[in-house]
Amino acid sequence: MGRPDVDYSLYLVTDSTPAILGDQQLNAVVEESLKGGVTLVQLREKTGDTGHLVTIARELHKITKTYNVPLIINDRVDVALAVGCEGVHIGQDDMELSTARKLLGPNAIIGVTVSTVDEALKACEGGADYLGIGTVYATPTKTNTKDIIGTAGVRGILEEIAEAGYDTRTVCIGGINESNVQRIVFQCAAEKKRLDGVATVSAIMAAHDIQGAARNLLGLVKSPPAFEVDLNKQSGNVSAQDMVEMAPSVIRHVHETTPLSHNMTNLVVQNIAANVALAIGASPIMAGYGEEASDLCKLGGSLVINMGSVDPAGLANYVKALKAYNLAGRPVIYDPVGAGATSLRRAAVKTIMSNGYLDVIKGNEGEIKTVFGGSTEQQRGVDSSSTLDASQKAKLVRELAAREKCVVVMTGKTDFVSDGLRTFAIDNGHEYLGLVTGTGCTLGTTISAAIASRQTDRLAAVIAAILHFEIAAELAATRPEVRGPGTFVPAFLDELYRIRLATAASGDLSWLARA
Ligand code: 3NM
Ligand code: MG
Repeated sequence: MGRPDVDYSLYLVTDSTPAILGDQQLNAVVEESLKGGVTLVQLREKTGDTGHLVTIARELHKITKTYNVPLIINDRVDVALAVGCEGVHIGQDDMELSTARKLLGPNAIIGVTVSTVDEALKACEGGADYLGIGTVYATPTKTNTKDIIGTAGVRGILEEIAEAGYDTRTVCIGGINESNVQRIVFQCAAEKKRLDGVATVSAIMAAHDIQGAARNLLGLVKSPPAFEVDLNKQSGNVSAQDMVEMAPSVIRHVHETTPLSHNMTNLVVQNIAANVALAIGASPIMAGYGEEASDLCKLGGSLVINMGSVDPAGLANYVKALKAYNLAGRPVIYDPVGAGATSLRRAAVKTIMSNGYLDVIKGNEGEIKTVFGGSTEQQRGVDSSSTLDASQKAKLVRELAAREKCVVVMTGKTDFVSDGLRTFAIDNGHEYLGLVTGTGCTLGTTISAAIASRQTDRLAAVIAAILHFEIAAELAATRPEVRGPGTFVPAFLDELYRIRLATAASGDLSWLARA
């Protein structure tokens, strides 16, 4: 049933309510959007008499025809028939798909709103041309949505319909805008099926420059986000030994390029995080104000969002910075400190996760459980208590990484690292790391430097950072002058520095034998 001639890339759904349309003219707005490159238009009017609706649709159809773009009518098969436009879009509570098809014939484009796998399979089976999958994110444009399914929900649907062999086209809808569209398309992609486009109301209709907004969105939908390029550098199925062997080149690269590590981090660790960054050869900046990110993201570095001292103002700053780094294609490391400790923090996790793409999520067991969701376990302070065995931990990091298409690190006595495809356990480190505040946070800083260049396999870079960090701790702890956590800290900085110089300058890799 798929019609290859329909371009679903950028689907404008109209809304004539004052909150969206304001004092503009619907026809003028749609025409501007068409000039900007909108590829499909849906007239969505929830009120008004049939006669009036037919008049509006007829006027709009004249315009869309000029641009060779199909016009779809929401719900109203009768209006589509009266106007003779290209199709209809039906919701789960509207007319049955089979009836709509009978009325409109085989050549009409019929789309169906779906938010579950069952709805999607049924619509595909029934011969829908496309699915409007959503609601991706909560949106003020439509508050009576049934289900907020996130990118993971969309991907689950794409996986199942591909598995069942349907080639039905797909768009997603809900809360999509210029700053999130690329990573939404990226995160929604299943192994065998990608979205054909995105549908939006407010990102175009409520924009100041409608034509510009449409052009920009279309460009973003049609090009992969900068971070996706990174995945192509993945080294495929590699052994733990291969991963260890890649570590020196990562450490050397940090030494040679001095990447910026932009830390939005908590009050407790700013000093030690900056010192760790310097020791490993990165250039630290502790800058918590979101407005600065639009400049800092252009300097080739990466961002650490550490929500150790989160408050509402801080959260707004994180979101601003996250968007800037995503737009610039620069890596972001997220440290959800104390994620499960308070309801404010649990809400902050949701806000951050839905506002941008995170390259690496790093936390202890409790934090990773909270980020994964479904955990009601109350975390005591920011410290972790463990309830999972090794295989459960490995499974959790793998599933979270696969869901978010990122690298997940769960720290602990043994660390677990995964990119969703490959999962490794790392047994290095020393108990003193647990007796000094903020060492977990500074591991985030170390990782940020390692992945800043996007030179290597992202997982290999993260593992290199962990090995550098944890083996430095082991070496420091065995020094004769170190008698506890106090004397450990300066020795740890020294060993971070010595490993870097040994690896980058003299090529002495004896430290790596501990990996
Ligand atoms: N349908 P915006 S969400 C019309 O989930 C519509 O089916 C949705 O508006 C669904 O792009 C939605 O402004 C509104 O977020 C989308
Ligand atoms: Mg409807």
